[in-house]
Amino acid sequence: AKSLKERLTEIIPERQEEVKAFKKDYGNTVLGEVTINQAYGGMRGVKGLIWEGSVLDAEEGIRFRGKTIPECQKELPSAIPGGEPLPEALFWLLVTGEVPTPEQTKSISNEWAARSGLPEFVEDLIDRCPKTLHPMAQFSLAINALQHESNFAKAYSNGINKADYWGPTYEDAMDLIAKLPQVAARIYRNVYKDGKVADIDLDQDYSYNFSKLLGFEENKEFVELMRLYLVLHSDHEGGNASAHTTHLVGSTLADPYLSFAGGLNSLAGPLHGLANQEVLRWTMKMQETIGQDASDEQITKYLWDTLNGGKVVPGFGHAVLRKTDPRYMAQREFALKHLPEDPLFALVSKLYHIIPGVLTEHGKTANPFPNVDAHSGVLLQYYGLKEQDYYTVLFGVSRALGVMSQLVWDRALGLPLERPKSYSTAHLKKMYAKN
Ligand code: CMX
Repeated sequence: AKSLKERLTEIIPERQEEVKAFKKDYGNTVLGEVTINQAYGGMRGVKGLIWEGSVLDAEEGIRFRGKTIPECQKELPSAIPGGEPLPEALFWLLVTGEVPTPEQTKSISNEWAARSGLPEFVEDLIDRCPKTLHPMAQFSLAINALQHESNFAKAYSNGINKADYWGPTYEDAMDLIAKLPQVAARIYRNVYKDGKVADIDLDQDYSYNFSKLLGFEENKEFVELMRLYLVLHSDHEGGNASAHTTHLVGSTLADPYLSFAGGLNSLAGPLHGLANQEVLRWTMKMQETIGQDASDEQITKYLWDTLNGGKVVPGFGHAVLRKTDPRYMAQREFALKHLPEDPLFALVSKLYHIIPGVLTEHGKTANPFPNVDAHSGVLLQYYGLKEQDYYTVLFGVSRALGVMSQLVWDRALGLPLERPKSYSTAHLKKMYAKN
C-alpha cells in the first residue's frame, strides 16, 4: 500500500490540472456580491476563500470531503470494532479525499509516534512558564518555538523552487501534528499535575498516546472520547477564525509552525474555541447559584440574567450554522451511550431544551441552537479531566488536522498571498453616499 506522501505525489498534479482547467472555464464567473453591511459585519456570508477539506452547510453542518460525521463514523477505520473513527484516518481523508485502509491508517499512527519528540529547549521553555500563564498562551509559545525545526523555512532560505513548496510543508505538517500531544500534555502535567510526562508508545495510535501523556489512558472510554473529540474539532471549512488565520499567515509563506501558532491565538478567543471553557464555567456557576436541581423557571431566569448583563450564552449560536451542530449531536450520542445517568449531562440536556427558546425570545441571535463547544466540557468532566482552562488546548490539537491538511494544498495549488481590499468609512461615503 502507498504511503500518504506517495499518494499525494500522485494526486497533486491531477488536482493542479483540475483547478487550472476549472479556472480557465469559470475563472470570471461571479461568486457573489458584498454589501456595506457585510463589510462592517465581519464579512459574514462573503464568498472569497478556497478550502478543500470540508464544506459547511447552514442546515446540516459540516461534511469532511463530502462525508457527514455519521458517515465518517461508519466508514473510517477505528481502533476497536464499531468504535469511534481514528483521527489519523480523518487526516488521510482530509488530505487526499480518500478513505484510508486500516494499514494506511496504522502507518500514520506509526509515523506520528515516531516524529513526536520535542527539542530540549522547547521542553525547557514550557517548563519555565508560570502555572498562571493560560494554557493556550503556553501552547502558542511552544509552537512558535518549534519553528526552529521547520523544513519549509530551511528549504526557503536555501532557495527552493516554488513548484516544490508542498513537500517541506507536508513534512512540517506531519512533524507539527506529531509533536502536539507532547506539547499539550507537558503543559497539562506542569500546570495541573506533577510535571512528569509519560513516554509515548511507538505502536499505539495518536489518541491513545495523547491520553497516555495526559495520564488518562487506562480508561478505554476516555481514549475513545479522545478519538471522537479529535475528529470532531478538526475542520470547519475555511472562514472560521482559526482556519482563516492559519491560512492567512501561511499565505505569506511563513512556515507551518508560525501559521498554526497564529491559528491557535484566534482559537483562544472566547467567541471561538475558548467558548468550550466558558460553557463549563457558566454551567458550573449556574449550578452553584441556583442549585443542582434547579427548576426550568430558575434556569430560564438565570439565562435572562446572563443576557440582560450584556453577555453571550457560551456554546450557543453560530456564524454560519442555523441548526443544532452535528458535532454537538455526536457528543450527545456519546453521552447517551456512555454516561446517560450523569447529573451534569442531565443539566446539559436540560439546557439543550431550554436555551433555544430563550434565545429566540431574546430575538438577537441568528441561530439559537448549540454548537460544538456546548457539549465537550461535560464529557471531559465525567472522565476526570476537570481543568476547564485546558479545554481549548484539546480543540487546538484537533484543529491542526484540518488547517495543516489545507496548508499542504495551499502550497500545492500555489495559492497566493491573501490581501483583500478595505475602505475607510470616509472613503465609502465618498463613493456611495448621496450627499
Ligand atoms: N448569546 C447571546 N447573544 C448572542 C448569542 C448567544 N449565544 N449568539 C449571538 N448573539 C447575539 C450577538 O452577540 C449579536 O448581538 P449584537 O447585535 O448585539 O452584536 C446578535 O446576536 C447577532 O449575532 P449572530 O449573527 O447570531 O452571530 P454572529 O455570527 O455575530 O456570532 C458567535 C456567532 C458564535 C460568535 C455568537 O453566536 C456567539 O457569541 N456565541 C457564543 C460564543 C460561542 O459559543 N462561540 C463558539 C462558536 C463555535 C466555535 O467557534 O468554537
